[in-house]
Amino acid sequence: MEFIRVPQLNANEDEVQVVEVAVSEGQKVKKGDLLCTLESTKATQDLEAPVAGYVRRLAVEPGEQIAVGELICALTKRPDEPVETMQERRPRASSKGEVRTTRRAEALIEEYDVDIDKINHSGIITERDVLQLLGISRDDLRAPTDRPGGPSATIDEGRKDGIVVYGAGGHARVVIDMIREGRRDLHLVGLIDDADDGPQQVQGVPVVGDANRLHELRERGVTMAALGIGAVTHNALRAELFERLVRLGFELPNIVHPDATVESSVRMGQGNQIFAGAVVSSHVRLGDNSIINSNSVVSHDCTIGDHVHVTPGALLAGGVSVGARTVVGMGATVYLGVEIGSDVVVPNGTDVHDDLRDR
Ligand code: JB2
Repeated sequence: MEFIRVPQLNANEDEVQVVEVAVSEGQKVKKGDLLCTLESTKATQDLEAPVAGYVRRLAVEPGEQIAVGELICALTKRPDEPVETMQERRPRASSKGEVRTTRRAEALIEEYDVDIDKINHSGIITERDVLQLLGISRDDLRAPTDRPGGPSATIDEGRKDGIVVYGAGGHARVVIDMIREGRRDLHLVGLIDDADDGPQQVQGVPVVGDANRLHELRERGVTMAALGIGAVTHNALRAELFERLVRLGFELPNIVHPDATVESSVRMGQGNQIFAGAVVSSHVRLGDNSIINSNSVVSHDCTIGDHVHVTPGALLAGGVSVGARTVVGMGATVYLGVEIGSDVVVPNGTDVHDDLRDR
């Protein structure tokens, strides 16, 4: 199942306008089919289906202002697959049973204290249905100051499963997928990127601001963060950003790809990321914030410090120790019991037989 959320079209705009909705509830779509067209003050974007599926929980309608990160719809593989989204509003009870409402219709019902039994609708109550009953047009509506949406709507207050990813480059792409695959219990709130010219969204996850936004996100109930910056040989930057997230009070969960092997006797701190195909063998000890990248092997009884990066295809034999912030290069082989110090960069493809001192 894929949840389609509103991307950020402009860095400084937290809302977009829904210009057109090209699908209806339950409709079957192919990958690449148009779902809807969104517009900010500077850009228009056609949002296409990233995968084939059935449109479910369609939550937008033309003319609606909607906050970045809010749900547009879900795409399910089967037409009757259960869809659970915590963003969903509870259906309202009418005299004819329960009835769903769009976000905007719901706001109007509340604001104008509308009796929903009097609303004519065809399955889901939309804003247009409510306006028709009220006998007014959108232009007649009261000032939208207290309406849902805007920056506050991008975060679900009080949710304990929200996670923000710091970074919006290559490493963040992998972390997003790992969270989607390996931590389905978590809800991706958005990305933080400090670059002025960075992307507005990555794989459907909106960039919600730079590091200045982190404090606010934490205050508003986002409890978890993941570091989405790999930074290749700059583990000091990863260490610094990790410490910043911890100081702000975020919990950094360990994220393990479902296709990694991590033995039950492994012990690790927090914020570690273990990629697809990696093997972390018996009695390994991992500190905090280390990356064990694709197809690397950390054999039994190894000790890996904080902020370490064991890069793709690296092979650590049994009992190896690796100091803080060290990078073990791609395809490097480290022999039994070798001790590698802190801040070392082990070159790609090398054989390491002897201990390496702190750099
Ligand atoms: O100095 C910085 C800085 N430099 C880059 N401070 C802060 N706060 N952020 C910085 N960034 C951010 O890191 C950029 O704004 C961007 O969001 C991200 C860099 O993206 P890039 O794709 O260049 O690198 P990456 O770290 O995501 O991934 C590299 O490292 C991985 C381990 C890539 O080369 C991957 O191929 C590699 N697998």
